[in-house]
Amino acid sequence: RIGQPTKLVSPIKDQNITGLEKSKQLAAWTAVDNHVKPEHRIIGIGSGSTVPYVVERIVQLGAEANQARVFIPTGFQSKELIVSSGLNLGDVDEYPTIDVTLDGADEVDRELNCIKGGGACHLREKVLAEAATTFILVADHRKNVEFLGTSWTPGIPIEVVPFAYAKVLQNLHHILGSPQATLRMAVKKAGPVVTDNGNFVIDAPFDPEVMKKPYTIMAQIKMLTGVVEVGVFCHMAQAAYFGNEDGSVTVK
Ligand code: ABF
Repeated sequence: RIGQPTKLVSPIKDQNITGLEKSKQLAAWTAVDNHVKPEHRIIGIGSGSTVPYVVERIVQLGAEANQARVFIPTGFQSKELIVSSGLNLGDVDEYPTIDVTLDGADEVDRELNCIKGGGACHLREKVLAEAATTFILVADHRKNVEFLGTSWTPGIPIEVVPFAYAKVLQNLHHILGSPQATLRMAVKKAGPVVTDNGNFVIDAPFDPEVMKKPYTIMAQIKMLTGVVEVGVFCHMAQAAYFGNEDGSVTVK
């Protein structure tokens, strides 16, 4: 559903948390209230720091409603979240059709294209987005942009097989122009970040002008040998929810 953003009133009565966390909770709770239907049986759970609020709200739907459901994770973090919340865990190879997937994002543009992969989970996130009849984004207000590349993201996350990373770095230069792509390193530069699939991640800064055609850029990068998945999701989400500082929620 693409159209003019609308503002909704907060469903949140518990005001114990503040600031950005509250914005994330607002987005997540509103999205669950609007998109997790009683008849939904298979639910995809994404990654990041907003998604725990999705699970928090789902748990509030009650054990009886959730007993009949299976929850599919996008990676290690969401698997832990599902299990520790007492929800039924499933895998996408058993349930390749998902009723609704809810996930975070790094930036979402006015056409609901988005950049994802800040947590290095974007391959599995894209599989769950594609498997879902309805794919919903939840985020705080910082992620709500006109065009991709207008906020603070370090670039396009690109999952690559380790053997090919140097060649992909070189070839990205030709697609994205001058900005220099880098291999994502673990904290304290202990070595490259390794994904749940055993691959590396490259962060590729880009000129926002180039990104005005996100599908073209995504497709060009995906064609490079050794690239497994690109953290640009085009025309996949049906709606995006952003929690605002004033306690409202923007939906687009
Ligand atoms: C995942 O977590 C990623 O695709 C995205 O990079 C990140 C968003 O995290 P947060 O909810 O912490 O902003 O959804």
